[in-house]
Amino acid sequence: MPAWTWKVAQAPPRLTRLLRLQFLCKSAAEQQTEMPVPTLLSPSQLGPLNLPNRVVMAPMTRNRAGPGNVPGPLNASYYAQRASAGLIVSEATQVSPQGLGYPGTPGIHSAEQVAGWRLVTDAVHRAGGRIFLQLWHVGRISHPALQPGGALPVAPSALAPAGQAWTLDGMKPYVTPHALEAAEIAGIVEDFRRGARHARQAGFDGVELHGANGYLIDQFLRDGANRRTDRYGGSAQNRARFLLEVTAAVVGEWGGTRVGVRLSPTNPYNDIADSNPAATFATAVGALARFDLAYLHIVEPAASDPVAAGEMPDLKFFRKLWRGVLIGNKGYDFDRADAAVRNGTADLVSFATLFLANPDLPERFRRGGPFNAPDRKTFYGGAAAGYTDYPPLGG
Ligand code: 8OZ
Repeated sequence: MPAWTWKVAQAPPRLTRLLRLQFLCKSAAEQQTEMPVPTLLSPSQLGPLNLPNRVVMAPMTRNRAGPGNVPGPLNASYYAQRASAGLIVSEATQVSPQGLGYPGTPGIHSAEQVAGWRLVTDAVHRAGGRIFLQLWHVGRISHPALQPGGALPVAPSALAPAGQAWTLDGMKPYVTPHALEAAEIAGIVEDFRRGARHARQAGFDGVELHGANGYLIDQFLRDGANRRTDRYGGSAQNRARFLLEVTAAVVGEWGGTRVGVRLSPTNPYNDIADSNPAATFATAVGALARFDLAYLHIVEPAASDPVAAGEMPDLKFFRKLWRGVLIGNKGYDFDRADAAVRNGTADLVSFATLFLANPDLPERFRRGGPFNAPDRKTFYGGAAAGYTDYPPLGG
């Protein structure tokens, strides 16, 4: 029996009438303010932006920038084809030549790159879309063959990751990186600030910080890659310092409501690990709260991810910690994503390979398919094949 029915049933007659009246009034007021249940395809507000749906195009490295790591018309077509996303997050984009770790990834440190990205943002906006630039520094996931002057890649600590770098001369084992001095860390924060400023000049709607997947920010966060004994290492608070300094710099350029942060608490990709990811990431996310950010974007734990100690930091874990917009990611299909939005676990969901292969993904979700299959052979590098030639519905 609902609580009001019980109260009415127990109350004396005059009070009963009063309670009924109160109930009717409350019910009318509730009806007026009642929000419809959000779904994956319902509109949403993201800071100052109105999103027509909650389907996000996840950042995806495609290695198709031109000479000088400059984006061009082919990249503009690719992103414009996907403009029906609620939000596009661009591929990871290095903030400096030192931040490069692969051939053909775009940068945001030169005037030519800003002009190239302007082609992309104009094309996406003409097609009615919204696009954030993902700001990136690879840290130790690089090689002297990719670094200015053949220098060593940089990292919080001089620890070589297992695995091989992809260079223009083929695969080469990762080297032991140079452990950054405090003054050099300040320089990289400035590189992120410049990248954020350039992103504004290039016409983006906002920026996302790439704090995931074993790259520089993640190398500072997780204790498997950070053995520093200064204020950037040791405690979870100290390991979050670099992320927070970069966030403060980027928010200084954009304001918090146009800045998102992407984290991957348990992803072991790029030989990264943490002894207690729940503690590490609760500390980082707790400290991010002060910036009033556009969103937190989580690469969710996979069943196979090793978690040495502590709670599993899944999306529900972050939902309890984070009051703002939360984007879920990792192998979602429509049904799982729609359920996550309906039950409130996620506000938005990002899709990688489904979006790569289906430029009109929201419409296909609306119709229940069909879906083009992604072709792994053309994920990285090349030209239009496997990039701009996935057919739209009716195409
Ligand atoms: C695939 C290949 C190269 C880089 C990431 C930026 O995982 C990447 C990436 C993915 O975040």
